[in-house]
Amino acid sequence: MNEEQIFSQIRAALPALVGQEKRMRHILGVEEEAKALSELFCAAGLLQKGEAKKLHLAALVHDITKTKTTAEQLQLCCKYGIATDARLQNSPKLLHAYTGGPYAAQRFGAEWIDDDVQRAVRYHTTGRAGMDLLEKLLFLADYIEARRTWPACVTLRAEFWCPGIERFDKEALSKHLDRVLIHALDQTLFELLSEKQLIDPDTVSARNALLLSQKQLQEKTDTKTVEKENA
Ligand code: DGI
Ligand code: FE
Ligand code: FE
Repeated sequence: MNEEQIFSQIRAALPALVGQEKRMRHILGVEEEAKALSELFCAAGLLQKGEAKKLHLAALVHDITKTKTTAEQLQLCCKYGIATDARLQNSPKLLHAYTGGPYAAQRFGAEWIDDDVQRAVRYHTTGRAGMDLLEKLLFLADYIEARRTWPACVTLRAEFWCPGIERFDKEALSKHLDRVLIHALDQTLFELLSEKQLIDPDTVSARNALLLSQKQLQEKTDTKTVEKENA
């Protein structure tokens, strides 16, 4: 099977597997957003073609198990050997991020839904410390896709797609992405706190790691500036 065929096969199978028009529209929105992000990051030289294909696959399958009930999710966890503790069982919105990758790999083949694609799906809801670019871009595409109308998503979309972004160099674009991801995680944490929901440690670690890397980069820039001024 070639690349075009696998994409058509997944697109044809998804509506029956997902079973909800609204969720399908969101998935296609994430696919479109992922394409736009791929173009931008490939043009800046930060993303290779092979990674763009993985991002496209991950976008299509990221919510493949989202419409399943908690009981079905827990059954899938058993089937795929995913350990669930009380915290996870009480955070049902997180389960689809665990089951989506293995389910998609079983349905469409692990040669397409490989470890990188599965990892992007696994962390698309919480993020994690040390996310790679594929994971970051799926997380962002899911957050800002055009059909999301929640005010925080609308604001984040405008913040990311700022005027002149296509002229950012590698360093500026990487920094900009991390800054927007920190805001996205801040919003999620605000929401979880205000709803008295359990917070996954990965959500906190993702934000901490991004903040730390941002601070370290800033310190490096400040040191360089001081060195230049003293030279
Ligand atoms: O599946 P989607 O709706 O497209 O988006 P998603 O996979 O990002 O899921 C969003 C939901 O996940 C949102 O209601 C907040 C929730 N969420 C994100 N991080 C955490 C979380 N829920 C809990 N309990 N804990 C988290 O750390
Ligand atoms: Fe999701
Ligand atoms: Fe989603």
